[in-house]
Amino acid sequence: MSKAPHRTQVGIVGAGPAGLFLAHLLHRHGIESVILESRTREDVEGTIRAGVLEQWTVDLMEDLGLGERMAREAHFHRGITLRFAGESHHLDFEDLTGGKRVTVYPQHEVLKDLIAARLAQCGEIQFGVRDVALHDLTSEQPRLTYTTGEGEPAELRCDFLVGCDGSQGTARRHIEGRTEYGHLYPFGWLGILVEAPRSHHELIYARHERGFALLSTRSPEIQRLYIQCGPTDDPADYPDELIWSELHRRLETVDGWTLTEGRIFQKGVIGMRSFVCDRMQHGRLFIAGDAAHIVPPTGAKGLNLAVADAVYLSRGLECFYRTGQAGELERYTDTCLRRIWKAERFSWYMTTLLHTNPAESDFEHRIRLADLDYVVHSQAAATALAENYVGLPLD
Ligand code: RFL
Ligand code: PHB
Repeated sequence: MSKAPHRTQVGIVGAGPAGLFLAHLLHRHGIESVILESRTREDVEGTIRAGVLEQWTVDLMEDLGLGERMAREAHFHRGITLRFAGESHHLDFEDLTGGKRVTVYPQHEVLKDLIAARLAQCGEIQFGVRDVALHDLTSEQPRLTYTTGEGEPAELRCDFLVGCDGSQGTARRHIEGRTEYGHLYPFGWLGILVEAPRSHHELIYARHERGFALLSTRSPEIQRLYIQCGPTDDPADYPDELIWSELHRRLETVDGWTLTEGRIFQKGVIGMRSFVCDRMQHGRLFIAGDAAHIVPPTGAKGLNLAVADAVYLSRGLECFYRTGQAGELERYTDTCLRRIWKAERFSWYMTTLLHTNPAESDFEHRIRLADLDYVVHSQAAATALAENYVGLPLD
């Protein structure tokens, strides 16, 4: 038996950072929403992904009253270390940007805070739904049909639909007249989680002839590390000894710094790509986050970019409901794309700067080395990197 159709102002598909931040921002403006999520709450809250938040994302969490646990448990870093040719170069972002910091607070912890707070506001998130389909996008009453977690067919009538369904989502396919731009990188990252104390108090990004390596953290007891690998490598082909030997070689320095090893309890390979869909709306459907754009993880931008879309869309919807004017909503794609292309540029730049690429010519290789040398010795170049890393201001 079908449930009676249910109504809300904004129907959101996907309970990732884009969908959950959007629901909170709308709630702040008194706009109702319902989120439909295909995974279970445990799965959403247990998937390990990003680690780094831009300064304004941190400020927004605080503004939404969601900053309490983050203030206690996140790691706040002054900057990062770039390491190459066996030497470390510290970039002090706090100095370079007038006080902005790098916040390491894992994505799944952000999601736990957003979900708990949304449910405490009696906001509706339906987990474990299937067969979500979008209808009547160019009418004033678009709809979502789906199967509930209990297996019942259901319908949600809305004023607006938002596809926050991530890189594998299908909402994007409904955007007519879109052009998609993509770039594939000839490498991926092997990421590991390790039970070990911290080896360094900040993130280290290393370029080495054997490939990139990144040292990050999750907690005082759990560390997150990555090494450059082939885009489709199988983690099973990387025994622990090989991973440690690569990490030591890629991260080693002439000043005797050492990496602390520990038990590796998770391994995974991620491919790297850049992608932009140049239209993010059609009729009463909008898309936000990874549904519309993807960046390689080197610049730590993906989650933050998803949140920026949610901010711009919430502003447009707030203006629409308050004044009846759709102008800001109509400019949603253009407003988002200005930020998206800058984040795409920065993520591509960091990736190209720090990875070895067998397809690169000797000339290009030397240009990269000159670029690294420039970044760590020029205040102007270091400032440009810093302001992008900690996050450009929202328009
Ligand atoms: P998400 O997080 O993928 O969420 C989409 C949600 O939609 C659900 N869904 C559906 N629900 C109902 N019906 C359907 N038909 C559905 N189809 C999909 C999915 O189950 C999911 O819950 O997208 P969103 O919200 O746009 O957020 C994007 C971010 O998650 C992503 O950009 C970041 O994780 C990228 N990223 C990083 N970003 C940063 O800002 N800083 C970092 O340090 C950082 N590190 C990373 C990263 C991504 C990584 N991987 C694994 C790709 C490190 C890694 C390794
Ligand atoms: C992470 O901690 O997972 C992480 C940190 C920085 C990045 C990407 C991922 O650039």
